[in-house]
Amino acid sequence: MKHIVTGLFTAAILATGAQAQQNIVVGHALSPSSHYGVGAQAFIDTLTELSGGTFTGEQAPAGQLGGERDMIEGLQIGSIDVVVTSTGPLGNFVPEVFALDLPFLFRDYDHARAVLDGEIGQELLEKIGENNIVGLAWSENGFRHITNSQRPVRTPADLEGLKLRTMENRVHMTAFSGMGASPTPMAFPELFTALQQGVVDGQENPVTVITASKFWEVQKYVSLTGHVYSPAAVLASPILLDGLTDEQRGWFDEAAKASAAATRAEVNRLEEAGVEMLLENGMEVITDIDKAPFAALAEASYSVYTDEYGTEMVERIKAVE
Ligand code: EAX
Repeated sequence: MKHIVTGLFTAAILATGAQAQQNIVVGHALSPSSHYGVGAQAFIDTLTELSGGTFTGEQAPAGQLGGERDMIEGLQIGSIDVVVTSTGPLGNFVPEVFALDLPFLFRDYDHARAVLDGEIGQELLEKIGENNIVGLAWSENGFRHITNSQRPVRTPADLEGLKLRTMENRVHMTAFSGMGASPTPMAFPELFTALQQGVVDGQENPVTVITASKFWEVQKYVSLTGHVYSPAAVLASPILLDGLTDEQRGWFDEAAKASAAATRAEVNRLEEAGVEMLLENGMEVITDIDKAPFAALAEASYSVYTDEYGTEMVERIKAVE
């Protein structure tokens, strides 16, 4: 009898989670030293500090837990705690988020950050929350540029026939079809090998990702097209968060904010230093690009979002100062 009582008592303590120490796994697609790695570590450090060590954490970097789509699914079933991810596959789960993936929509970093930190960003985090995923904060990947192994890309005509890996994102695929490339959607962990083996000729990612992934080993040309802003999100599993007290939940919110701030600071640093790194590592960097013809051809992709949701959100985003 005494045994049973003790057993129940122990179970009750574990179930409240209040005292038990819990190790949080933060998954992401890039290296531990990347802008995501820096952000994941800031999440872990902030959470550990605020909780007085009740929560600890570790990174699962470099797609160890799968591609970004797999990791988002992991959040839904509770096999992963926290994920830092681009919005690449997120629209497949929360189609309203496709609004953020539209090409040539955000003018610059200040514009994008103002939108994500304001009312629109908050609304979209809430939409994420309606889909069995918790959106903790908007973080950042950066403005995306095209790299390839074949030729300098200066105009849409130069994209003709290029097999270009895109994220698993209908807006991006439609945009690249419009611009003349042959878009090939693929999860990020498969990309380096696909470039190496010539399965695809090129890809597009921000300077942050090109440097973190050393794409210069398999790509010669980078064109600073800045064709789309790539947000990132700090997401959590509702299965984890539903079990937390309000105080604990507050620590997760603070940790996510610290994560986003650390990642953005790293994006800023790499926007300053990154192009030099590309040049030093032997890439040819094409900067004299007229964006207007790319933008005109990419516009067809807006209908992926607007056919379903109309143009109001696009107008609201454009209107943010
Ligand atoms: O989130 O898939 C991609 O190209 C992403 O930009 C990358 O995984 C970082």
